[in-house]
Amino acid sequence: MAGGAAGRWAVLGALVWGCALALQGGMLYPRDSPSRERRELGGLWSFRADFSDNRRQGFEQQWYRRPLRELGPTMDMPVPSSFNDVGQDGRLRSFVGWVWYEREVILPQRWTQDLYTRVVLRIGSAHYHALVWVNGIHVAEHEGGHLPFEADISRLVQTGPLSSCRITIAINNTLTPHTLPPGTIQYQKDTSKYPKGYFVQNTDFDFFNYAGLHRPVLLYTTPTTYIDDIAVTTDVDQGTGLVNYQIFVQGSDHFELKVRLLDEDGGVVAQGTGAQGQLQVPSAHLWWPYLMHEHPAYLYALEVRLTAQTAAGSTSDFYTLPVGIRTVAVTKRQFLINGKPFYFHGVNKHEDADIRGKGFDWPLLVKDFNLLRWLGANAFRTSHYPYAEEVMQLCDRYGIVVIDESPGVGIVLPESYDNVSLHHHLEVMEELVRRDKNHPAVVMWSVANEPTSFLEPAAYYFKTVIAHTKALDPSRPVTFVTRVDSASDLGAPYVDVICVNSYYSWYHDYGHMEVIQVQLTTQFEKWYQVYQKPIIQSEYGADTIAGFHQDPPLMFSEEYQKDLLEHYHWVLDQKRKEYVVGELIWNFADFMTDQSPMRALGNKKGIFTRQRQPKSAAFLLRDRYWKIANETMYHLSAMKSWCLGNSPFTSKSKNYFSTA
Ligand code: GCB
Repeated sequence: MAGGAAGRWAVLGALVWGCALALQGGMLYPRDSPSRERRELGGLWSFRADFSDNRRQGFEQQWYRRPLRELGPTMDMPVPSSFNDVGQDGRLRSFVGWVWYEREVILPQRWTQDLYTRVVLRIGSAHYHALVWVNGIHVAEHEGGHLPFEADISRLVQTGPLSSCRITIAINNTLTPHTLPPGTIQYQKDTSKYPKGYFVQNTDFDFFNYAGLHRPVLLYTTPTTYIDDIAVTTDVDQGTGLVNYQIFVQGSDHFELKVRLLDEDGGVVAQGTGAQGQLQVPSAHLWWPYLMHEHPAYLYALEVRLTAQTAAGSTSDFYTLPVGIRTVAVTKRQFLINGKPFYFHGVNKHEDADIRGKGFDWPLLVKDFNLLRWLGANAFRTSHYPYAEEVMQLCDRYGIVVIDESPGVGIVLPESYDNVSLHHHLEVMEELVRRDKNHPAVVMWSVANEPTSFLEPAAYYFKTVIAHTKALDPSRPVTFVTRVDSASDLGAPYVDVICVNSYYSWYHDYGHMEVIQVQLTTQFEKWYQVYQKPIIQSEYGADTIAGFHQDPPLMFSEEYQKDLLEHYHWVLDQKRKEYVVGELIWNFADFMTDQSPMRALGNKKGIFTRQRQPKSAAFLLRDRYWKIANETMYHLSAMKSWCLGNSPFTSKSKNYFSTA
């Protein structure tokens, strides 16, 4: 690790198979409630990259002990954002090592003077390895760039005379063979060719390793006896929705819990008491995917009220969780949602756009969802890492189905299959399931993308990671995405759905689109013959530079992308009558990668540009997705009237039943 690894992997002890979650503590999304307050710390932070040779000057000089500005120059850094592209110094763009963020915050007296208030610092994502101090005291450490972590800082902010606190976060973006994603540092020691100490970071994935505080950092409060986690699973029995809940409480053993389930009009449809139970909802409104039913994405609200006895008397905590009632199942040929065949017609994405890199951004999020609905997409995969929690919430609300992928991308080297890596991967799956388990939109976990799953250790590795994920969440299927062929893939026996990527007539047989149909047909038939499991074409596509035109089509032109897609679609249309249950284009939008002669300012396989403008293929795909939706939707007649103008989601002037 550039600058040395200050942290060590937390190796799991005995795995708790079949049990809820092996990780200690919940990770409920912070929400305001009568007993809770949240405060986002977005905006400008002080920032410094440690350019010292060993990248450890910050630790040697203890930059966390005093305000960063007192120890040298700082720059303003927006949070959330990646630090790479906001500066004018090229060295920052490709910087590898420790960077330091700092923010001073004034806290309200009611947070600092009430000893029955718990104050928590939550970091939505710090890529990759983070150390956190508050007023110079170390409070948290986290490995992994895509999942939230927290520190209870109540005692720190409630003991001093000051109501201000200084938050310092050091982040290292170095990847090792054991991180997820993995990477390696390569030192170039030939001083006739490279300056002294020269090194580069190599990775086996195809996106830029943006780094920094990518998602909201916030402070929130709870009472000292509080609702720590809620786990909900749902089922349907002859029209009656079943909501199974389990509530975890911290801070006291003496408490009472009351739950109520509210419909979208605020009416109470079921209630219960105690830490676990089942709520029954006769004639339940089910959570349906977008374009599958006239009322997609119906969300109930599970209101939880905790009352506890403390030395100071009785205290209460309130938390409200959105709940979608739906079922998911997989047969040999079908993916079923609420017992009906579901066909994934959607996209792969990246959390990537312009100078903010992977920084979370509301306008971008809303634009992307508007584009998804314009396209008639009903699903996406979080390629190749978990996305922000706010993204998952919007998927629940809009009915966009998600294959929730871990950051297990670029698992290529033999070292990345050893026990250190395996234990870390299990822990990452725990963090992911802990965060996303209650989202109805999430219908499947993907533990990895395109590993070298033909290598001998891959069999045990994927068997273990998949079994662990299923033990954490028995209610969802599990997969990983492969590009290995069916005869050599050692992980495929353990997945529920085969997800396969292929780039016929792109990475080979350049320009020869006439081979696509035969190669793709062979691909599907071989996989089905070996496994008899439903198959998703989880990636296919072609790099396309917006505005490049060639007819007859040549590679990189908009015409080539369209034609290549159409060849794929011809086969998909045959095979979706059999066992192919989905198609996800690579990619929704162009995105940034490392520099290489293969990439012209990034990967250009988007059907939208990085600025979210359509290429010709976007219109082709839009026609196709709406046509498939028309064929596959449930409650067709009701759906027609909905699409003709009764939905808040659709434009009144557009008849979506005509794809013209
Ligand atoms: C893949 C990878 C994806 C790449 C894509 C490409 O198979 O899964 O991360 O970006 O191909 O464009 O090469």
